[in-house]
Amino acid sequence: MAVSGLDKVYQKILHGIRLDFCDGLALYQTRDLTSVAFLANLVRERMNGNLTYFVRNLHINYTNICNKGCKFCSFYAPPSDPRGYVLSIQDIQDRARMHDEVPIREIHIVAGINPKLPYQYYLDVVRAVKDARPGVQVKAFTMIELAQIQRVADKPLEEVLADLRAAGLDCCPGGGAEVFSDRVHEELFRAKLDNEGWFDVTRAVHRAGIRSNVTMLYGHIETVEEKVTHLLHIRELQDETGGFMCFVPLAFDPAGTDLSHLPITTGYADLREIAIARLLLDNMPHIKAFWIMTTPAVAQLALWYGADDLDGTVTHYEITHALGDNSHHQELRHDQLLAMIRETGRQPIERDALYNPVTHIPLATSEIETR
Ligand code: V47
Repeated sequence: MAVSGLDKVYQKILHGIRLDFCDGLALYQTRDLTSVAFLANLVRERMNGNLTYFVRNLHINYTNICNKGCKFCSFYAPPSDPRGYVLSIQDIQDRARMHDEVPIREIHIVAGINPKLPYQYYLDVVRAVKDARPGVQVKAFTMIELAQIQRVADKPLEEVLADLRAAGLDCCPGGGAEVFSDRVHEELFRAKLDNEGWFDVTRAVHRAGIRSNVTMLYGHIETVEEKVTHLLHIRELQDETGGFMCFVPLAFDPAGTDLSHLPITTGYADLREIAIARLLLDNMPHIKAFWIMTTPAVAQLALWYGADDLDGTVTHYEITHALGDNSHHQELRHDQLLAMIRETGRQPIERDALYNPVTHIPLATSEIETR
């Protein structure tokens, strides 16, 4: 590792020693992504062997109305905008019943912060999905939404979480974390829950026995130092609660946002985020390559750069398409996902929303021979 300047990091990884802030910077500063990937893959295989997780899932975004005005977001409509929508409980059930021939395990539910929605609506959304599709797991509400739900409930978060649990909430998605930097918060998402608030809601969620994911939105105005800090905050919180299942780096898509002058991220940058996350987050069970954001081709490569999860079949992902753009339908069939994973020499393993294995798909003979 002499060429890359990663000798110290290499020694630490070999001996299972935790990396620090300076190591994180060194990993971002080297151009030698192959060496970073080599290290990340050592850790990936130590933690998850040759397995690659995936889930059959679909997304429901119950409203695009949002009063937060985040500069990186193309999904939201401000409260009086005619393009705003709120799905009725009937709409939610119809969406949940889509693809009823597919054994979907997870329904991922997130949306804008719509101040008009009453407490009962959120409980009804969860219950409606469970009624429409018994057996499915509901992964719903970011920490930002939970803060809003608590505001309209006007009661302690612990009670709100118990109500949501009783309605059928199984776990929470990782959105809304963005980058834990006061500077970025101030510049891009000033109206949203601040970083300390995000940590506090997460602590309450994990204390309630609800597991969650956590994301990082990269490729906009953030610095390398801010990304390392973000990852170390997550690691610290995970030491404290142990409630995170998966880290999901999200590549910023500038189309239709206030930052549309910025370029899209490169494959190099996407793979680097995956690999560095795998190395710094030594207590995170899973690292997800979200193929919708990275493209399936880069997500395949990511399986050798630290990622062990490809998310899912996903249908209809609205978050990163500009309002009025109807190209929301993005989907990989189960057989396509399997083929994608197998092509890389990894072993697919279908999971539910909580990472319990659903079925074991036997290895092809050629895969057993090669790995
Ligand atoms: O919170 C918003 C991000 C998130 C843009 O938990 C954008 O398994 C890119 O969190 N370009 C929502 N990203 C999606 C999310 C997620 C996705 C997949 C899996 C999981 C999981 C979570 O999307 C938002 C925000 O951070 N986002 N705008 C954009 N223009």
